Amino acid sequence: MAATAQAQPNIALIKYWGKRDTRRNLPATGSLSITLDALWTRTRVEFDDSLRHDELHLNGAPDPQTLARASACLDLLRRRAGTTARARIDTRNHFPTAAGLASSASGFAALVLAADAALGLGLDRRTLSMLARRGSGSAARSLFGGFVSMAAGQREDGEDAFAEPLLDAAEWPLAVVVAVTSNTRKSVGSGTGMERSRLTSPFYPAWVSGATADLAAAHAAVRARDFAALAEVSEHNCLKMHAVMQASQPPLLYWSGATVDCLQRIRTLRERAGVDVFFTVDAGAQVKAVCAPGAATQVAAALAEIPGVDHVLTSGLGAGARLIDHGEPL
Ligand code: 2P0
Repeated sequence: MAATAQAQPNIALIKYWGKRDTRRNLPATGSLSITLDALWTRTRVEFDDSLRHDELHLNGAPDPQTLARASACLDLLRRRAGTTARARIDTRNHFPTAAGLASSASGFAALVLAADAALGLGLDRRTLSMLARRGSGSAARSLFGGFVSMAAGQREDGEDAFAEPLLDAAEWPLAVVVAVTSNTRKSVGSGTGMERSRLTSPFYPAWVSGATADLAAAHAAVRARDFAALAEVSEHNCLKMHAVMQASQPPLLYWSGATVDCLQRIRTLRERAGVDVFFTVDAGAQVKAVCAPGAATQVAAALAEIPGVDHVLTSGLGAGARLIDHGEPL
């Protein structure tokens, strides 16, 4: 009744911002992401009939907020297994502090995979992706490695809203340089921010209706390994999402001054120096520069020298969530 899984965070190139159903956590738009390899979450789940409540430790300390979301997600797996046994969850994020990478993506991907194994359910990846989505929309994508496509789906029951792999990491081994800006402020969480944008941003309808074309362009660019085409559609999609956020009321302005300086620097590197690099920014001030592996050192050095950038970290693309041996440390 116990199992341990590892999953890595992912970065969306075509973004998920907005829900078509909050109860089942269904996205309003599809998304396309890359899974990283240098950062990971490990989660051990043990079901125990003698427990009265689920218990969760995050990095060694109890975390009631995460526990509530994890319990709700585990309920879906317990229902499938026909058990009411409570679980002991021990989860650890191997991320540098303030990296600005959502731990909910790797966290829920690792949680559902470990729980599935602990309960002996043997669910397929598509089902696991849908279960992870209920915990956190972006987690549906971390079940898979490399380039991943997440469908918005149309069904009310959400049975068509799951992620699928597009290309393995080794088939187009890009690198990601994350510029961590020092003046990162506490910002509005993604779930709250998405609902605010849906309800108040005048640009939200255009954002949703434009997603299909962006996804098609990104899919084509990935299939053709066309870096320039992927750069163009990814930056456009990212800036559109931030326009939607910034036009929300109250506004969602996630950028710092250093964020903007990083974006300009990345554009200059590409347009003037011919470096294969483009940017993306999520619900925070951190900038993620996606580049050819051979350009990562140059990109990292360029971003590290920008005032307000605290440090940079570099990652390749990695595999999807997987089970690991009990013997391995968390
Ligand atoms: C993404 N983000 O596609 C976008 C871009 C943030 C900006 O997915 O409410 O934490 O748990 O489903 O997964 C963050 O959203 O949101 C996210 P919930 P989640 O990566």
